[in-house]
Formats: sequence, structure tokens, C-alpha cells
Amino acid sequence: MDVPMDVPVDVPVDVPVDVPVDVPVDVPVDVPVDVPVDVPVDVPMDVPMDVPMDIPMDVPVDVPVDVPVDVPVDIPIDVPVDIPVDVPVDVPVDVPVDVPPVCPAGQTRCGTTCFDLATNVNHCGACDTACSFPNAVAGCAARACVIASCNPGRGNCDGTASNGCETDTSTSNAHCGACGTSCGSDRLCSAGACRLPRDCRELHTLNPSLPSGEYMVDLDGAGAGAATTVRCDMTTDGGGWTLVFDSGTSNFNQAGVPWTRADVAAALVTPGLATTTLVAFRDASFALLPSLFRVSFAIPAGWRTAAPLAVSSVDVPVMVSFDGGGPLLRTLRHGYGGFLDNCAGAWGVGGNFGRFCITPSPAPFYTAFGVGAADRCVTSDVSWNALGTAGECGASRRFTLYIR
Ligand SMILES: [Ca+2]
Ligand SMILES: [Ca+2]
Repeated sequence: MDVPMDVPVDVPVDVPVDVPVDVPVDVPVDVPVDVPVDVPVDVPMDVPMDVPMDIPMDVPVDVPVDVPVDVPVDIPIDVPVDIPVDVPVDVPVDVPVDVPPVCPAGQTRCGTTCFDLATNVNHCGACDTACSFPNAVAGCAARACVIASCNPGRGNCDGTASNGCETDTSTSNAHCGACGTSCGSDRLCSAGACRLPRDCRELHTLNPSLPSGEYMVDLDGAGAGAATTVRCDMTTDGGGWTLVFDSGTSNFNQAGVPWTRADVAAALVTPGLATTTLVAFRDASFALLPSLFRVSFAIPAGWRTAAPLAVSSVDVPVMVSFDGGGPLLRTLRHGYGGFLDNCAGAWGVGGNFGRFCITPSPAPFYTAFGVGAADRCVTSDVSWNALGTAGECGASRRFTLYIR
């Protein structure tokens, strides 16, 4: 009882005072180890009161408080905050080439590039969906392919995009120069402009339903020549024939009868635009006379430089079609020279007389235009005067040459 009392008194007094004050941090480690061993055994009652109070209080307070607070607070807070913020920001900015870019509003990424699919002609409505139309420049609007414009000389006249600019406005009669610009039934479209046909053939090709009759044409096309009226045969042997000679009501008496339509001959025969001639007798309305043959054949080369009735006397072989039949080789005899009686007779008899006939055949025989006697419109297989006055030419018995 005595010893215990003394020991406790001295130890507690000195130790507590020095330990807590000088080395709080270091003592905890040493104190617990040494003190417990000696104190519990001898002074359970007294020691506990002083030592436990001071030591436990200091140690627990410093260690637990600092460690837990610093570790949990710093690590959790720093990691989440720093990592998320730095990673996202650095990656996009530094590696734009390798990582898909973020496209601006209204655009979509196709491959590595952003496009506006609403207007991009190569990515219209969807990536890699290119727009293309025949004869047109394609565009993209509201995510759909459209015809931005037509190629020169073309028109989207049917309003259908799929077939592009389907109309050739340089030649379309219904859409000449522009969609909806019609040239009508008597003009045709050429180089994007409506113009009159050059002749009955062009007109007939333009509108095969047109009947025979007189029509306005422009013989030299785009040339300076004025428009004029010509007579057309739109039905015989395919139609499209232009009148170039008509004996009419005249009784010719001259050495050299010209084309009655010198303008037509100059525009079509001389330059070779017309290739075939149609020879026939016709009535006052230019209808073919019934029961009389009509013939056609290639225009002889000599006609390109002189009218067939304006030369003296010519014999030329021709392949003749009678009433539209197969061609037969015959001899065409034309000129204002004299001859013996009929188409088979030789030239050079008498002075001027004149004949146009084909031998041997029943083709039209036009004669006496080189003399004062009434001109005759008979057939090539009879004498020039075989029919007498009944064979005379006149308003209702016309000798005509058409060309095509
Ligand atoms: Ca179209
Ligand atoms: Ca005559």
C-alpha cells in the first residue's frame, strides 16, 4: 500500500508534464508501449485517471483527425475533378484529325468532313447521295435533288426531274428557245427561234397533215431574203413538193422560157437543195388531171444552171417513175429548139418550137412554147397536135414542174 502510493505519485507528475508538452507526436508511440506494461500491474486505480485522459485525448485527436480528413477529402475530390475536366478538353482539341469532329449545327459528318445534307449536291439528304440529271446541272434543296439549271439548248419542259432537261429547245417546235414557246403549225424551230419553213418539204415534214395549197415560206432560211408564198403539193408521192414552173394561162412564144418561179429555182434548184422533180398536168386548182401520167425523176445537173425550157435542145437520160412506180430508164428531151413532130423526132428541124417530153413513154408532153401557136399539153407518145385545140394548155390544163 505504501509503495504503490509513492510510485504513482512521482511517475504521474513527471511524465505527464513532459510528454504532452514537448513531443506529442513522438510520445504516443513510445508511451503506450512502455506505460501499459508497468502501470496496470501496480497502480490500476490511479494511473488510469491521469494517463489515459491525457494520452488518449492527444493521440486520437491528432492522428485520426488529420489522416482521415486529408486522405478522403483530397483524393476523392482531386481525382474526379481533375480527370474528367482535363481529358475531354485535351483530346478533342489536340487530335481533330484522327477523332471524328463535332460538326456545326445543321451539318452532318460524312467520313471526315461535315456537310449540310439539306443543300450539298454530293450528300443530299444522306451521306454519299449525289444528285445528277440528264442534260442538267443538279442541285440539292431541302434534302432533295433538284434541277438547278439546264444545259444550254435544253429545257425541263415536262416538269419531271427524273428525265432531266429532256427537251432540245433549239429544235422543239412546242418549246422553241424556251419551254412553252410554240412555233405553231406553219413555222418551225431552228437554233432556238421560230422561223418559216424554207419550202414545202420542210413544211410538210413539220406538219404532214397540212393539205396542198399556198403557204408562206422563207426560201433562203436565215438569209436576208424576204418571206414569200409558194404553192405546195402535200399529197402526191409523199408530198412536200414546191411549184417551180407553171404554164398557167400563158401562150409562150419565145426562145427561152424561164422558170415561172425563178426565186424558188434559185433558192432550191441551183444550190442543189432540191433533188427530185415532179412533172404533171393539173387543173385550175392544181389537182392532177385524171388519166394522165405524172412522172418524177432526179433533177438533171443542167437544171442547176439553166431552166429546162430556157436552153436550145437537150437530151438527157433519166430514171423515170410513172405514177409513183418503179424507175425506168428513159430519155428526157427539153429545150426551145425545133424538132420533127413528136417526142421521138430529132432536134434541129425548123427554127424554135420547143418541147419537154420523155421518150418512149406517155409522160407529159409540153410543146409550142417557142412559137406563136398555142402551147400544147399532150402526151409524149403522140404528135404535138394530135389533140388539136383539146390539147391546148390553159387554166384548167396546166403543165407543171414541182421540185422537192
Ligand atoms: Ca424533265
Ligand atoms: Ca406558144
